Amino acid sequence: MKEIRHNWTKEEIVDIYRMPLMELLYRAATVHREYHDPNKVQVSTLLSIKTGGCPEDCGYCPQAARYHTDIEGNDLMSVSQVKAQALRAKASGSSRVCMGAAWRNVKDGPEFDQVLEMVRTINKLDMEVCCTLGMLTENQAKRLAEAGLYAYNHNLDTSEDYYKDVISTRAYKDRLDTIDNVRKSNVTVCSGGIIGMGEKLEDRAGMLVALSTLDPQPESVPINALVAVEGTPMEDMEPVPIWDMIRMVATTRIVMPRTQVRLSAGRTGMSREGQAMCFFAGANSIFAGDKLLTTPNPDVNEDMEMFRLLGLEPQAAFEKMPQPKTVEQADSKFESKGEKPKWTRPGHQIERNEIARQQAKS
Ligand code: SAM
Ligand code: DTB
Ligand code: SF4
Repeated sequence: MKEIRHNWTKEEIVDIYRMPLMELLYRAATVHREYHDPNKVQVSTLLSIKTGGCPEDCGYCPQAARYHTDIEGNDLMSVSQVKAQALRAKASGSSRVCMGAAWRNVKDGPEFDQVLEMVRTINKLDMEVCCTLGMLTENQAKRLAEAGLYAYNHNLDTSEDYYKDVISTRAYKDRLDTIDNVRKSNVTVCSGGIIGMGEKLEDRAGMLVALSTLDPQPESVPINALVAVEGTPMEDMEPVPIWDMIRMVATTRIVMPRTQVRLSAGRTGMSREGQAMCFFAGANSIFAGDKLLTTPNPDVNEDMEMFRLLGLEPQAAFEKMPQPKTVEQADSKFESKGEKPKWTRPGHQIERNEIARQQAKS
């Protein structure tokens, strides 16, 4: 097990991405096995709790009010609707619910109070709760944490350089500031991006530099293939070749070994074989359910059949590779026989060093 590096350069990442495919897959799969159970995949369900009418101009997004897309807009859902949907997701094998709102930022007031109640409600169902609600202050992040939020999704989407070509209504720094506010609370960070928006390889690498140099790295990184929606400025973008998705997943896995890498939007256009290669390359999470936020996703039964074929198992809620927070906890974990899955044993010392480093920082 190698040390977690926070100093990856764009050039190094481009070199990894461009490696001969078999070498890249071998390296990524090796890292994956050191930090994760390669047969477990975390299953999340997306729930659009407030759809459409967003004031932002994100060039990829069907929910921006200024683009004329075919989606059906909705006001904030009720807590009981959300509970019913979460129960349905749990029954179909999902361990996490991710609630998305088409907001620029969170505003204190009755709607935020309602979201906090949704978080408390899903938490009581023994599921991990994630939200993606736009920009967030430190105080709002703390209130979400108190309500039991497990993760907050806020994507960097692309490199800092390319960002200006995709979105003009906010800056890259705004995204980083929100991630920082989430980090200051007890909520885990989920941040990734989209490929297929006309960016260069250097932009894909630039985004991975921005994410991997965060310290600690995000606990979860979604890799989305653009869903080109009619009516958005990106409606005519070419579909992402599966090879790009595989390379992007593998590179993400190598530079962020501990992170959960999510094979996110765009799976409807991927074959089972293509997705299997993404899992081999280190993807260990998906969004399940026949809808993402507003666009289609594979049917749950199809996904379960794919899991059966590949021998994959859905990961239970809160089930993680043991990640002790102090060296004392790490030592006691290693000393208590049988508690540590065997694939992490060789890395004990390095894992312990990383924990010591984080402990010293806090
Ligand atoms: N409004 C909040 C925000 O922007 O942070 C949360 C919802 S927003 C829809 C969440 C993420 O979905 C975006 O950051 C983007 O990465 C992803 N997304 C949106 N539209 C997409 C599309 N057409 N294809 C792929 N990913 C998309
Ligand atoms: C993420 O990275 N992808 C999800 C989730 N985080 C919120 C959203 C994908 C949205 C795809 C377009 C849509 O369905 O509207
Ligand atoms: Fe609004 Fe989020 Fe869509 Fe951008 S990605 S338009 S902020 S909903």
